Amino acid sequence: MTNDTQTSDQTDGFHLLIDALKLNGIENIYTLPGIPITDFTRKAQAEGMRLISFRHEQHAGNAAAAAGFLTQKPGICMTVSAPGFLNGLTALANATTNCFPMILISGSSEREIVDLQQGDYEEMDQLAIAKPLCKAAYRVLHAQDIGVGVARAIRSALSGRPGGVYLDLPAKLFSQAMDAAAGKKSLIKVVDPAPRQIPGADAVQRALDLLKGAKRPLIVLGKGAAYARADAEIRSLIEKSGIPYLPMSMAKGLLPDTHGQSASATRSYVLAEADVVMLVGARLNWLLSHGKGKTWGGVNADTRQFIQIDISPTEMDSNVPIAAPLVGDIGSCVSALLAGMGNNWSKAPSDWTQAIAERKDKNISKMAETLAQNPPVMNFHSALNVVREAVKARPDAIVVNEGANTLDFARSIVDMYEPRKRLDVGTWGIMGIGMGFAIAAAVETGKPVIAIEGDSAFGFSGMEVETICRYNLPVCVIVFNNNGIYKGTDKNPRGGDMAPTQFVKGAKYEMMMQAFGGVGVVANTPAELEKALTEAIKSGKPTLINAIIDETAGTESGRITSLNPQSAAKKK
Ligand code: ADP
Ligand code: TPW
Ligand code: MG
Repeated sequence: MTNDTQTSDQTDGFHLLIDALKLNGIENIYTLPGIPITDFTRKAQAEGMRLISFRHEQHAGNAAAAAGFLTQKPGICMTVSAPGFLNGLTALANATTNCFPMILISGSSEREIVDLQQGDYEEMDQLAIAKPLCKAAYRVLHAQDIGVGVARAIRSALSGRPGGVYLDLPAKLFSQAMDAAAGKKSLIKVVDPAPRQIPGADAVQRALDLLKGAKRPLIVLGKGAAYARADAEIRSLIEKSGIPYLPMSMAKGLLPDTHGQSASATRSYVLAEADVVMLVGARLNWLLSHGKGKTWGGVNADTRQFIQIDISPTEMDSNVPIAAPLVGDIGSCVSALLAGMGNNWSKAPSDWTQAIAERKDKNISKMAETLAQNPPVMNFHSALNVVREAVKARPDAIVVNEGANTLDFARSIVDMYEPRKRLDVGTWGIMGIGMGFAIAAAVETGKPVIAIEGDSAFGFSGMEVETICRYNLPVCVIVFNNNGIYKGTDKNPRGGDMAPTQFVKGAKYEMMMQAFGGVGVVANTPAELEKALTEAIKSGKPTLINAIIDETAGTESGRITSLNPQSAAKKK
């Protein structure tokens, strides 16, 4: 250890924390310095950790969450007390909601003063505030407990259903000194932080019996399946069973979207018509219409049965009855199913798979026609067709995606070919993950990143283009600039101020990247977009393409118009 304050026989809180993280294979910290963590960030950098310093804590937190999803190690976000902590909290809550493992470590003010509410610098009872928004929350008061605190945080983030963990470190802890040998002994290298959870043999048999009798089976893959890294097993299960599958957005690419058994192009048909549905790391939340209602209302509406593979036993029956719960880790569950299927398993009935194939082919050719059009003003389709081709050529690139129309169109138009290459707004449909996710994707994988951003969505994290330039990351941001939220054409009926969904027309987003030394380009046509995107991927230079999109092309709320209160009321 090289350090000013540290002597050979003494260590302190700063170094115990660094050593505890490093001992557990954690190399990157996403942060924003200030009292009381500034020295920590310097010392961690001096000890060889990578410190990625942001302009706002929410984006550092989102980066940590994406790092967790991409690596199966908890991503670390470190913030200053009260306001910095609160800025990071949205990301912690979002990580927990999405089952991404991350640890928000925050400096805090001193317990004695906080608890008597005597008005310390940035005073706040952070532990109490964090608790309902994460999986677990811990505080360390003594340097000799840092090892245990970090170990408990790692286990909580990774084991069972992954999620966000809060670790509260009062300022005084960092400089607490202790004997170096005792300090070293106090650290814990966590063994088997995400233990396999083997499903019961009876549960496996129950699932197989249901699958065997199915006339119209369907598999739904969720981001839990992408996270689990059981890619080969999942592919075998799908191919051996011949069952059509639907990937949820972040499960796209687990099998290539061009796979013959993908039913994405006829999603509403398969959801309505399936008689047995097997969920693999996907929840029956709003994104799957809670497993009921019109979406699931075909001939099998009353008799449909669900098999659900999930590591969380309490997920079962959360929306509709689960006939065959299969609780365990996805790798173990899918392997057990494969073993149980043996060598003579008969594939999904061909009248079902053929009916799907016909509808799919029709929809795919319809979409191909739309994509081939080149309207005078670029629209979502003609722009996304360019991105679609770019991802086809670089299937290892990571796509980050947020917005409303920009999200919905990109999800269905841009095919993914490899697992864990798509990061998006997830379970909440949250705006603001863009630059944080893009930065983590570049830092953790070194691969090119293409961030497909609505102009509103981009605004939530836009200042982080400076961070992208500072670390010279291979990120190409494409701003789908339609002058506003959903559309650029709303009017204030009374004149005066612009409508609340509108932005400055002709905004020069490309200049934001130029301001920090990156490449900024305007694209008015698919050809210009293609040129700029190809160049960005080739050069690896931080790039922002301001893609000018027809301001009339979008629809309110993209594909979820029906969730607006007025539309929902009309439906009733
Ligand atoms: P999506 O939004 O893609 O439908 P969700 O976030 O709703 O996906 O669901 C992910 C599910 O995956 C969660 O219920 C979570 O408990 C589960 N999960 C995460 N990791 C694993 C794993 N390794 N094994 C089994 N289930 C997992
Ligand atoms: C944290 C509400 C959902 S989508 C969206 C907002 C503000 C922006 C849509 O406009 P954009 O996309 O990005 O320009 P496009 O292509 O349709 O024009 N605050 C948070 N999260 C959400 N989801 C919102 C607000 C919202
Ligand atoms: Mg927009």
